[in-house]
Amino acid sequence: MKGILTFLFLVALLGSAQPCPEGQVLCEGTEDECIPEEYVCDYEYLDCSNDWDETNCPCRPDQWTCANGECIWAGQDCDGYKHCGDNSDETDCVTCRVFQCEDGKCLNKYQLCDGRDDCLGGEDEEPGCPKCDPRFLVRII
Ligand SMILES: [Ca+2]
Ligand SMILES: [Ca+2]
Repeated sequence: MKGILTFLFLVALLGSAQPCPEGQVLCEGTEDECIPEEYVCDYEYLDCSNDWDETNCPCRPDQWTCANGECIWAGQDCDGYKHCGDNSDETDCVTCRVFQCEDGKCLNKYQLCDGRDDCLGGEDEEPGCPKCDPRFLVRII
């Protein structure tokens, strides 16, 4: 009995055997393209002809993941510039990199003292802003 079970197990194993040698994976969507496992999501090379190995990879450790799954570089979140297509890098910021309005919105350095109220309360244009360029003081006063 045990011999039969072992035999059946081996048949099942062989029947479901991957077309790739051990340590390699099949490029999904291809017939027989095999690549080493470590080539999947190596963020360097497209090894599968259909790019499967670099598709749907999580963001790299030095990247920031947008709510919609896009990857942006670390440091681009909460900097006052929209990088994610869904703007998730600029929403719900606890701390802004350059300037934070009282309502929590992040501004970039070009929005400070540029003559336009980017904060709802206009605190980015208040006199005495240390980043103010003397050229703009006339307009502020
Ligand atoms: Ca940003
Ligand atoms: Ca401004």
